[in-house]
Amino acid sequence: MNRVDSGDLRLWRRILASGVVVSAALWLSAFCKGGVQESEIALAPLAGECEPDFVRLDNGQDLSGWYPARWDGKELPEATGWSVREGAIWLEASRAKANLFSRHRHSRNCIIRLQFCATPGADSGVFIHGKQFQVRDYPGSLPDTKRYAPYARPAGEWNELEFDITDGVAVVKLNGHVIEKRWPVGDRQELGLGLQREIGDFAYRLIRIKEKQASGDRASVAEVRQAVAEAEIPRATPGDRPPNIVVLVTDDQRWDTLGIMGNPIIHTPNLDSLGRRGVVFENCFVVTSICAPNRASIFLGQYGSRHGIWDFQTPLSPEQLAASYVGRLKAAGYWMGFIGKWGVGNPPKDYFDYDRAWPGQNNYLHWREGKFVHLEDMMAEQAEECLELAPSDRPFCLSYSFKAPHCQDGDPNRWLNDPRFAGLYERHPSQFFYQPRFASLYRDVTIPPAPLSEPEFFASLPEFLRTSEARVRWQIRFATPEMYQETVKAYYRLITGVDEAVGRILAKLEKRGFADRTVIVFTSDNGFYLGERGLAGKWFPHEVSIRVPLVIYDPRLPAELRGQRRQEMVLSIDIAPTILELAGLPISPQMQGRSLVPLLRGEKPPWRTEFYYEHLFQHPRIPKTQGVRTVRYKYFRYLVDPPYEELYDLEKDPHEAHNLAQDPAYQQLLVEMREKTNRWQEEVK
Ligand SMILES: [Ca+2]
Repeated sequence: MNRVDSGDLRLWRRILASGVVVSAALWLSAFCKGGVQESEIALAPLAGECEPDFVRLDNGQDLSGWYPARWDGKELPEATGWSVREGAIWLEASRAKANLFSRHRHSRNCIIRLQFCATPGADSGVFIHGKQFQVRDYPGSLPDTKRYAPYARPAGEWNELEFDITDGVAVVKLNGHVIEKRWPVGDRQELGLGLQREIGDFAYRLIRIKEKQASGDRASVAEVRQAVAEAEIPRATPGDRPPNIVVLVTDDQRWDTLGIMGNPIIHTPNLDSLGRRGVVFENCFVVTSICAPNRASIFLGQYGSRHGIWDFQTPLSPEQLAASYVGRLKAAGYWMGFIGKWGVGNPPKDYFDYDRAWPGQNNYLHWREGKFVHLEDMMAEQAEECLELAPSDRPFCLSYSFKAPHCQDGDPNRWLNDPRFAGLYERHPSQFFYQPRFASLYRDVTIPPAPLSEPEFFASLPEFLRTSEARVRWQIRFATPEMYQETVKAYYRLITGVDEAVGRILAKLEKRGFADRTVIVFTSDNGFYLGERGLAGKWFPHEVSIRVPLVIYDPRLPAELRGQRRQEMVLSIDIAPTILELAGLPISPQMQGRSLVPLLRGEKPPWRTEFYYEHLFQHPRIPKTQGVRTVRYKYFRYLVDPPYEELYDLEKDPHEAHNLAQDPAYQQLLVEMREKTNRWQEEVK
């Protein structure tokens, strides 16, 4: 939960005073940037006045008429953390040790009205006759009160709350909407009205009360009945509870390396089964094909041009972390786990309830208690431990980021010559250190040659590509037919290792009784050249590099929506909005992706027919690229001097063998695609 110190509280007041509607993300942004000058800006004038027939319980000047107490009403000596400023009662929860009770006593037939304002993620409550009604930042709220969120204003704005109590049973209205039809107040009338100290900073003002006649009063009963009749109450049913969410992200896994994506060789039974029971997105693309920037895009639902992370060192800023899917779920009360490659600079400290996140690339080969252990097996054990610890009384989100099937960068012999790991592999695994138990997998098959891997095709490429990092890496992976066979098989074995870990996660979910309310998202951070075009690696916008698997398994979907294979072009920036919608949270307007939930539900909404791709990562031998892919065509340019363009008709030429950029018949299309790219380049910022 968000904690705000007193300096921040003053800033908060100034933000409120400005009358500007601010989102939680902007708030945190303001807090984290710091350095804001203090000034004497007062709060905005109180909205509304005390109605003539109501008694106001707060005087807007001090705490007269109120006393600090425990929840059971036992009076305490000091009202630390509670104060009156700018006409409102303020709670600084981090300092307060007590709740605050009004000395005014009211009957069981009355109307209580008050205004409240929450900081992001803050949590307080209103006691009526000893029973608490949870008052919160509802839009960023915990599951149990999330159904109020559509009627609540965002954190930082004032809300009006009303309890219309008849014979001890209240109709509760939030900003004029009935949110509870029959909410029984407590049975300790001597406690009157109280305000709870819980989490985060809170403000209350215009706390007022009107006694009603007893329930024999026909008008009062009619009033209640009318309110009930007019009510549009969000239903709280067991199905309303947000699902658990498991987000599985592999590293460098191209789209066609699952059985369910048509690969006849690779062995991925658990993922295939998940796809058959879930929804397979056949056309999922990354918005940039490299680890860190696209992982930031997955976290944030934003293009690199917006989030600005184009290297491996820059971490998510505190405000970006708060706006990411993990930050949003955490603020909403999810129990959070993270295992594996954090991928965007250093992972945050003391952030996850279960934290096995690591920076950088880690190593596949580990030595633990005198024995070899493979990183992927260690991570699968951690996933089981995490799911064992995950609570059953609140939703959880486990983000699990594989290292596999990413290569072990650098010279593999550096590891294989280590005496502890000598003899692990009977054949040289290239840079792809699979679990040695998979050594016999694929041994007897021959991997067909990669399309466009003929030397003549490579020779036709411009020089800057022939000398690029993609060729340097080709030399150490694919330079001979034998190296090609062993590298692809080792890469496939790592993916089979991924599949085995997924199987262990599924089994654990089943064992804990989570299987029927846990949504699983499986994707990768970018694709991979396996020798196509005489290249290795990723980065460039060819299909093998930008297209990735995406399977979403939602056990709550009815049978007729299982096993869908969606053809829409979906993107890495769609993951975060999808997760937020699954969790019942609003999608932030800063996100540039779209929720895939309507597609999961089998709907056919109007969908994107093109998307923008960019790769602005800095590297001396990796030229930057940008372009647009439509359903049929792809245009992009390498940002070399002068720019080098490629244009393909994907329908006629799925392997992108025939560059049409110089073809006279395609000049009109070329101009259109250039213009699209120019427009997108501006729009995605
Ligand atoms: Ca990657």
